[in-house]
Amino acid sequence: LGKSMKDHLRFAACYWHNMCWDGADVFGQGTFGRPWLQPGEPMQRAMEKADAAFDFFHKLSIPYYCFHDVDVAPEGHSIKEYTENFARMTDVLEAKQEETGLKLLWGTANLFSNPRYAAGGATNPNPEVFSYAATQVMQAMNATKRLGGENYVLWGGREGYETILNTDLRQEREQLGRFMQMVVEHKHKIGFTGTLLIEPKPQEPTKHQYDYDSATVYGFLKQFGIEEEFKMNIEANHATLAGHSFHHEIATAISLGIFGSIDANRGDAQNGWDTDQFPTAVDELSLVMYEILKSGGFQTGGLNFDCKLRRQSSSPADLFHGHIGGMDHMALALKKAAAILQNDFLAEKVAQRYAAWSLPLGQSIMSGKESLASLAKLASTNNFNPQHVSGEQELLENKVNRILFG
Ligand code: GLO
Ligand code: NI
Ligand code: NI
Ligand code: NI
Repeated sequence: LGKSMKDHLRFAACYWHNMCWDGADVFGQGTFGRPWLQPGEPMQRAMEKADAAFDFFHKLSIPYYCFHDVDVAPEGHSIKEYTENFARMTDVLEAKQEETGLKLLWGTANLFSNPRYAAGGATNPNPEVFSYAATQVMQAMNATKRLGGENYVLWGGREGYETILNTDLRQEREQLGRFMQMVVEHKHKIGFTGTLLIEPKPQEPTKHQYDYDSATVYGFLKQFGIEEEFKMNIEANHATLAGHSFHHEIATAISLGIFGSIDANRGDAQNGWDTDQFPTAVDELSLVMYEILKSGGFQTGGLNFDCKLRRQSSSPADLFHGHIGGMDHMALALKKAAAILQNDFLAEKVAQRYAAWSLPLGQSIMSGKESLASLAKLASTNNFNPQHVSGEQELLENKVNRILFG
């Protein structure tokens, strides 16, 4: 593909799980006890956190990182405080990027943690919340541009609903559609040249999330005429929550021309929620990398480890083990994918399977002039009695597994 293997591995570590999460879950308190997460003067803690973050990213030798606005800067108690804190911390991040050579894969805004977003950001019934959300996204886009971010991400957060009894679906969809159009308008206004990415997720935190999966999001973008403006950031554990595999979601996005980037974690079949485990499922990841390689590799996107430690694993050393394992497994998957591609028997089989569509009969049928009636006539005049096309699934699975597991 005219790139070295390493160029495909555009790894990123995230600010939120590594620096902001203390191990708390719905059943128990935090277990990590990081110094910058203890009570204290907020800006002081944010500075300590930034020192620790860049020290960690740099020691990992990871090329990229990602953040939310409120991961890096204290929210404050007003828009004024929020804006000042974020501006100050953007300066700090800029200096740290220069110092370490670290680059920003993407920035984003958190429109889900603060209680004001309990009923969503862009889909909130309260226009004040909608405007607050707009403020945060504008600031986060501006900061991302300033820091040379290669993408800007929008995860639906709490854009969804709990019960239909109090929800106007049409109103909420219109709000979300208009919000996304304004994101596009702002991108062009400030001349941000990175890619806008939507990250689909079903099931949580609200019961019915609007950005359910790639196909749903594509339909939504089409409705608002912005399907050319966004690509997808696909996460393994979100795919499995939607009842899909990671590679299905990626292949779907690629086939729609909207694939952008991945949040690389692990989605076990029995997971009822997003556990953000480090990616270690080599067979699944190999198919993921196979699809990505086949489509030409990442453009502006990359592999962000949206992953957290288990809450029993509190030692900073575990953070290294998690990320190193994630990088090793993704690299292994890339090698396996390249091996599948090398003698691309899969592409060959797929081409064979659909070959009849390039023969004169197939071409005449797909000319655009066909109708159900013309095809019925064709079939009965020629007395068609077709045989089924062989799928050879077992053969292909065996061949792929021999490459994966030797
Ligand atoms: C939650 C999402 C979340 C996003 C992040 C960036 O399940 O995976 O972590 O990736 O907010 O938009
Ligand atoms: Ni997630
Ligand atoms: Ni994610
Ligand atoms: Ni996550």
